[in-house]
Amino acid sequence: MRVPFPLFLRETYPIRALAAPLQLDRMNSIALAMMFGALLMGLDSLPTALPEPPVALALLAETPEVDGERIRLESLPGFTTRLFVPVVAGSLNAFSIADEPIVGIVESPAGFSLSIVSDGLVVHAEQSDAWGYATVETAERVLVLTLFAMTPATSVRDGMLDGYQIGEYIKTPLKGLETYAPPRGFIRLTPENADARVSDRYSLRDFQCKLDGGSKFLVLRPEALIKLELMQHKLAKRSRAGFEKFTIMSGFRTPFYNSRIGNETGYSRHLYGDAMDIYVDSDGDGRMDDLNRDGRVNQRDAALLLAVAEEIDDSADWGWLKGGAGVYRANKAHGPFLHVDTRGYVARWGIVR
Ligand SMILES: [Ca+2]
Ligand SMILES: [Ca+2]
Repeated sequence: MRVPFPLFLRETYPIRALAAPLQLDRMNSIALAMMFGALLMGLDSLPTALPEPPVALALLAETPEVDGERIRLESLPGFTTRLFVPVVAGSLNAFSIADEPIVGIVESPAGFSLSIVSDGLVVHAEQSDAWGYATVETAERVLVLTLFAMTPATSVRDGMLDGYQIGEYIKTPLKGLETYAPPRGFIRLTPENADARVSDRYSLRDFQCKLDGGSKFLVLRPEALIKLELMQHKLAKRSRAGFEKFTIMSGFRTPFYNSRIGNETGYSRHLYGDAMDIYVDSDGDGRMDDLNRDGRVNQRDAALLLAVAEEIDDSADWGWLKGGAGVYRANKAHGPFLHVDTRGYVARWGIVR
């Protein structure tokens, strides 16, 4: 029986739960994943060391002690060449694109093991902080995957991660949505990786929290990057004016920082790495440009960004990226901007027509 990949992805690989009954150490976890891959692809020539399928599936269903990242993208824009793939170090992680299966691995960076399982990838990195570019093939294109091995969230102690103030995440996800589950890991931002390309136009540093420290960590979601690139693509088409990239006024915020700047909700999307407060600043004056060319810079310019966010949320192709969008007026501290995220359901505020 062929087990569909979505089912396969629903649970991550409980390394310790699997390793104990099979008496495999963690280094064998990749081999184990590949065996499961063969199992799930319906191959009948399985190694004799494998447990019977019902046992294996029962083990997969257990709550994993080490929880990897499960990223399943529905589709990709035709112009995409780079994708961001964060994984939890010391764990097995799954990555797939639903309508564009990965068919080949051309190159993988040091510190990462990649294998094709069914229509996706299983990625393993032993050490936190490893990062690099992998090259993979789909039927349609060659993709560069920017891999980051995150420090597991289990390393956070009393809201601190290696001296950096993360704060506390609410353990119960809002509305039971997976998008509101606390992050499984955090990326350490360093001078060496700050300029790593996480999408065709953006770098890791663009999304960092404004809270500085001796060490610094962030969370960033691949869905948010796809939406950001799509918005820019659609806006450029509408206005026939290209711009290099959005200015990201605020990307990730740790719960500690979000609370410190006066936000009361513990469910802000900025905490989960998919919210971005953005504006277009081609003239470099640090504020929104006059996008609608009415001679003023105000919320109506931010409303143009809202229009492209809504076009994405409402579309059949990109509705899976839907989320919040809110227009903000200028004040003494900032110019007009748009908040946009990929929370999984539509939310709107500050609408200007
Ligand atoms: Ca400007
Ligand atoms: Ca204007």
